[in-house]
This record gives sequence, C-alpha cells and structure tokens, in this order.
Amino acid sequence: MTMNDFAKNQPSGYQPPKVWKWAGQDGGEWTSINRPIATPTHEKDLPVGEHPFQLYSLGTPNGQKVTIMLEELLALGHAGAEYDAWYINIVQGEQFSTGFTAINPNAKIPAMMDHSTNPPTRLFESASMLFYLGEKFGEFLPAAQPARAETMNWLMWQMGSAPFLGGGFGHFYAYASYKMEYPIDRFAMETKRLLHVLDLHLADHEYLAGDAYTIADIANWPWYGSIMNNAYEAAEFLSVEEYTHVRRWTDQIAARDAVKRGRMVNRGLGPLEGQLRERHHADDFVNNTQDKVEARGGKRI
Ligand SMILES: N[C@@H](CCC(=O)N[C@@H](CS)C(=O)NCC(=O)O)C(=O)O
Repeated sequence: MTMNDFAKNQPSGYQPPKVWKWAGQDGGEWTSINRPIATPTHEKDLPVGEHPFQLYSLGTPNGQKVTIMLEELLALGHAGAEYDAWYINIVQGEQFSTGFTAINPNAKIPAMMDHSTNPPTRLFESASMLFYLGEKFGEFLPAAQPARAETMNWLMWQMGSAPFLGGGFGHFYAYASYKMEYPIDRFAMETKRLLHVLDLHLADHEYLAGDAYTIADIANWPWYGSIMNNAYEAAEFLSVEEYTHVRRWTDQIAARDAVKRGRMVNRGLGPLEGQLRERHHADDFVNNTQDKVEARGGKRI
C-alpha cells in the first residue's frame, strides 16, 4: 500500500483494520440491501405467467436492456418473445428470495426464465440475455463478421464500463450520504472518458456496430442515454452536451416505439403514466399503467 497521511483520511485518522468486519456500514441509500454474503434471506417462490419468457426485474438501466429487446422482438412479429414481466423491489430485498437466487445466484435484477425449452433455461446477467435472445430469434445480432464481433465488442464494453457509471460515479455523486471529492473526481474523470470513447466512435458510425441497430445499442442506450438525459442530476456537472454524437445517437434510439415501451416496463420511478410495474399483455401499456391502476384502487384489468 502507498504511504499516506492518516490525518487526511476520511474520517480523519481512519486506518483500515487488519480484517474487515460487517457492522452495518453506511452505504448511503443502499445501506439496507448491502451485504457481504450471498445466501438468500427468505423462502419465496416466484410467480410464473403464461408466456414463454418470465422476467423478474426492475426498470433500472440494467432492467431496461431486456425489456427493450423483448419489445423490439415483438415489434418484428416474434410471438415467441412474449413475456410476463414481474416487479422485483430491490430496495425491499426481494432479490434475495430463494426463488430469485435459484435463477440468479448473484441476486441482482434482471433474472429471466425461458420456459419454451425443456428443461426451462435460466438466464442472468443482462448481456447474456441479450445475446441469448439475439441468437434465438436471429435479430439484432449480425450473423456475418466483422459486424458480429463489433457487436460483441461494444456489448462487453458496456458490461465492463457500467459499474464505473453507476456503482462509481452515480454512487458517490448522488447516493452516498456525504460528498467526497476524491471518488467523485475519480469517477467523473472516468465517466467523461467513457462518454468521449462513445462520442469519437459515433462520429463516423450510425450505430455502435456500424450501420445496423444491434444488441450493443440496446445494452448501451439505457446507461449512456440516461447519463445524457440527466441521470443522477449530473448532466451539467459532466458537461454532457459536449458529446454531440452521443446526443444524436441517444435521441435517435429514444424515438423508437419499442424503446419507449421497453423503458416503461417494471419502472417504479417518474410520472405514473410512464410506469408499467407488471407487463403481461401488449394491452397493458394502455390499460395498466400505474396512474390507471392507482385510480382503480390498485386493480389491474
Ligand atoms: N451485471 C449485472 C448487473 C445487475 C445489477 O447491478 N442490478 C442491480 C440493479 S441495476 C441490482 O439488482 N441491485 C440489487 C442489489 O445490489 O442487491 C447485469 O447487467 O445484469
């Protein structure tokens, strides 16, 4: 370890103990769900609807990737992509049930089952789901090289970079219970570098893998598009409008109907008419948005 001036540590004088112990440490807004262990907290089976795909998720950027992909496939007429989307409240720890961790041992949304296979196939990690769906339906994943490799390059780039945006920048800038200059500087620097990587690439590519819209765009848009649109209320802080090509790509993808639908599914924040907590039928976008469900005293139709 590098030598340091303990008086400058935070809190002042802090020295890491020899062995770290769990003592309910402050994790800002996420304190109640942070745990250093991976065992489930409670017994509970998950509901199963009638469609081939059963999605257990929440409308965060990682959740939106999958609902956008499913809505894009349905828009192309792939009835086999019909799905039930169940709402998992991660703040209340619903991801730690026995039913959920049987699908995703990592206890994070999204988790999904494909019941059209025998036995059913479990899916965890959003990129794994996008790749699985892209292969299964032969869509949004180019068959020919080099476009296929380029799609996978940008898909994996998204998976590697998102923790710096969310767990890094978002956590320290927006969620931590007090502001610390060092991590905010470190992760703002990295977030801006990642935006610049994207901007340079999109300057001469319409989409991430080239001319065609692919799972690489579907994975990246919920993260980088939301940063462009003031996620963590940090658009000004990060000077996002410098990234003009990312702005063009963000707005172009946001205009797609399947994207507009996909980002409503399992959403628990924002205007009630933009939240479709559970999705079981295409009609739910008309009948069961949260404003209408609440006006009926919680009843779905
Ligand atoms: N690499 C995972 C990340 C999933 C993830 O971080 N999910 C978050 C919400 S966006 C979660 O479930 N957090 C709950 C927890 O940490 O307990 C993926 O892309 O699927």
